[in-house]
Amino acid sequence: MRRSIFLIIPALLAGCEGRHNWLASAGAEAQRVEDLFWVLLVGAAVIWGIVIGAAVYAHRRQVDPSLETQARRFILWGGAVFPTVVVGALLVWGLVILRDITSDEGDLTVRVDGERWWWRVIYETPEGDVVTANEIRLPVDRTALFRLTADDVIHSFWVPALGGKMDMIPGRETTLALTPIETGNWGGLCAEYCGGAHALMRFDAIVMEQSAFDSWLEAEAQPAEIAAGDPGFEIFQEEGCGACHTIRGTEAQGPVGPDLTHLASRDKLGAGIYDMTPENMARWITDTHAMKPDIDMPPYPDLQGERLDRLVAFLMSLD
Ligand code: HEC
Ligand SMILES: [Cu+2]
Repeated sequence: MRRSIFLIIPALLAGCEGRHNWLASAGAEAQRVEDLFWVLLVGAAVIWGIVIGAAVYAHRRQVDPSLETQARRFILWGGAVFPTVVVGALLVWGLVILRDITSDEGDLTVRVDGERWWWRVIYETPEGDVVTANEIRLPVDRTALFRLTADDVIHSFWVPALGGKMDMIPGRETTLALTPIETGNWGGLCAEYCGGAHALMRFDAIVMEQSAFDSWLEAEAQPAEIAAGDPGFEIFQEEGCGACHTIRGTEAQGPVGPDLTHLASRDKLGAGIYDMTPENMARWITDTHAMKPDIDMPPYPDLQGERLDRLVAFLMSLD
């Protein structure tokens, strides 16, 4: 029985592998939290060793009344002054980190709104807001200020490789500063239970060179390019998809679901969970709740054959 407890350890450590590994930080803020973690861990281990050593020593030794004053002094310094100073210093250090990561300054501002169960992402640019969803792209070595809120329930925004978690609270705005220092595709997720599809509420956090980021954002700001009379777009409108989804540049202006203007430019479908392929797209439409249970999008099981193919081809052309 006791040994079986140790079997859990590899299972827990397995969760630390891969791109959600906060111990392999790729951001300045994550690095600071990681430093704090190691200092706490090593410090606690050393202090624990000293305390246990002192207890064993005290247990073995004979009581010697002549050492009374020395013992009192040891307790005063070791038991009161030392912990007060150490805990006080850690508190100050922690507060400084907290102040920096929640500061309201950044080289760019990204608003993220937690929805059930996806992410509304809005880049603030001098030319106006650029709306996208379920994917965040950031330039390397720049501080991105995230302004976070939620639609109806509390979520928590977390990119483990880049920084700590931050709650997203309906009716309130919280801020989080992230400064990625390494390019790559870092995963993000919702870290606060928020209902049925909580575990499937993920996103890609892609860190790019500044120039690549700039061209991406410029492309993202453009409306969709749709050929006049595209049969796929007509099906999209006939099925009522446009009541919930927006495709900028068309009359589809629904505010309920993710913005689809540049859907196919995203790496993943369905808030970071499926590869963006035509097969997954078709299943997303016909078998919606098998792909992602509980979501607020109705399935379209009757949409089959050529109509489905055309709709999927249209969606995959939105890049
Ligand atoms: C009642 C509103 C509603 C309708 C109608 C609707 N959707 Fe959705 N759709 C949503 C919501 C909400 C989500 C986000 C689900 C999630 O991931 O939690 C979504 C997600 C999606 C996604 C994934 C987006 C992404 O960023 O990965 C696609 C693609 C999509 N819908 C296509 C369609 C198509 C095509 C239709 C019409 C056949 C349609 N939707 C009809 C609400 C709707
Ligand atoms: Cu959530």
